[in-house]
Amino acid sequence: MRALSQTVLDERTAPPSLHLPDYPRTSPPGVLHLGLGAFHRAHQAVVFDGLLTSGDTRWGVLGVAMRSTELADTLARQDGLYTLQIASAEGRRWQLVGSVLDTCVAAREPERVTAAIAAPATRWITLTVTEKAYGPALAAQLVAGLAARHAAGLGGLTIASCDNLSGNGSKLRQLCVDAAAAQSTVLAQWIEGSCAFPDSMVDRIVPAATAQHRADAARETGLDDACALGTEAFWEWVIERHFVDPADGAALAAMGVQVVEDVKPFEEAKLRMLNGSHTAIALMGAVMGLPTVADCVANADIRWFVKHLMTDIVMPQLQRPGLPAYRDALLARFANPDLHHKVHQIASDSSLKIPLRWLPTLQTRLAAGADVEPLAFAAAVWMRYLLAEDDQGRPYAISDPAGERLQAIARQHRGDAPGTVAALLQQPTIWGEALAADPRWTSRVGFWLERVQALGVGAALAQFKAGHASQA
Ligand code: CS2
Repeated sequence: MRALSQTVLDERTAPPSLHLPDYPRTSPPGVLHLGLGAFHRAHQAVVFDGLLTSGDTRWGVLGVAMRSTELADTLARQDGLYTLQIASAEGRRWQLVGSVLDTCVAAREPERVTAAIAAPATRWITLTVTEKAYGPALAAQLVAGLAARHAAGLGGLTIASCDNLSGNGSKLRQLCVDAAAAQSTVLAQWIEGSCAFPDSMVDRIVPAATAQHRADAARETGLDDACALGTEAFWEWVIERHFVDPADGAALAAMGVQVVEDVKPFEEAKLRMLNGSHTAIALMGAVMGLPTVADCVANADIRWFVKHLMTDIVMPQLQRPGLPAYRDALLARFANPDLHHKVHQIASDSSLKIPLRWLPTLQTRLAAGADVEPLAFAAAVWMRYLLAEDDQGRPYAISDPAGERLQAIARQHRGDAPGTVAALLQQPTIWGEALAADPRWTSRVGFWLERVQALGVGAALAQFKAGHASQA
């Protein structure tokens, strides 16, 4: 079978059902993306593909993988091209995305990243480096490039974090300015004054690419694409109107990006509704032995739980307009049978996700004396999840920077619900300082952990639901 490459584009030999990029892929990249992975390729890269299609040649991407070489190198062999399968209730579509012009690996070629940040054609940096990467190493990498750019007398960049953090742009700005200030006040001031770090909310469910995507792409297109991946039709990108070049706002808006003054209502709704539910679903599914999110929401009790969590616990604190429709759309997205979104993928790094996804709701509601029961149940399931074996006794791996430590704590207190709760809530980076000492919270987590241990997650959940029905 023919391998996907630029030659396929030049010769226009792909089947007519496949939407092909029809712009020259020869201009120097205007965007440097850090964190080349499935999400970027199914989200920002598609928006940039649209901009390139519109004739604006400034949005080609240099895709930088932070450490792992496989995707970057395989993609480079295909001239950056890949097939995206878009699956929704209306059927499946295929798109060949052409915006990634080149790739490299930051850990292997750090000087290339520095040079790209300082390249005259570069206008934007986008980032999907995950929650755990917002630290000194990332700041050092960006600041090295920005220092070179400043030294070359070039203008500043728009640097858009696209990670699921609250206030992602402001966080990144602070990180860079602090790191620069340790080197030079002038540089720190230049970054603050000349670069723009818009906050943004990004959304599209993009499971890790699998061999199935490659096989599906081959069947559909007749081309061998080792980088094929799949996603849903839904996508959102809401970005703060804060760019080095103000005209970029209109360009992005023309592609369907929402350019707004304040991202907060969108970001809060997305993190707490979608990601908060995702984390709860993933932990329940992992312990119940349900492989994918769609398998989980096909379970009537889990579906009921997620709807209850969103409607009665999370939504009252949110400002985004149209929340009931947003919730219903989310439930339909979770049920998408084509996505095969693995619960263990979402459960990874939970120790970093919980504080962003559950804690704001929890803290606000506890302060108001409001019901937090579903979150107590979810927290108990997280503690049970840390034992690294499901309710049928099948082991699984926990992928989390704090995983080993947390797993050791969970195992040490195995069978002792109050002991487990006391030890695992005593983790201020996950739960904050106050919760471990709040009996309204600790007693409810303890109650549900005891139920989960005695009955298994599925039966404990059924009991939760029955108890709620009798209260309601
Ligand atoms: C998921 C997200 O893996 C996870 O933690 O919750 O990747 C989620 O699919 C995206 O944020 C959807 O936009």
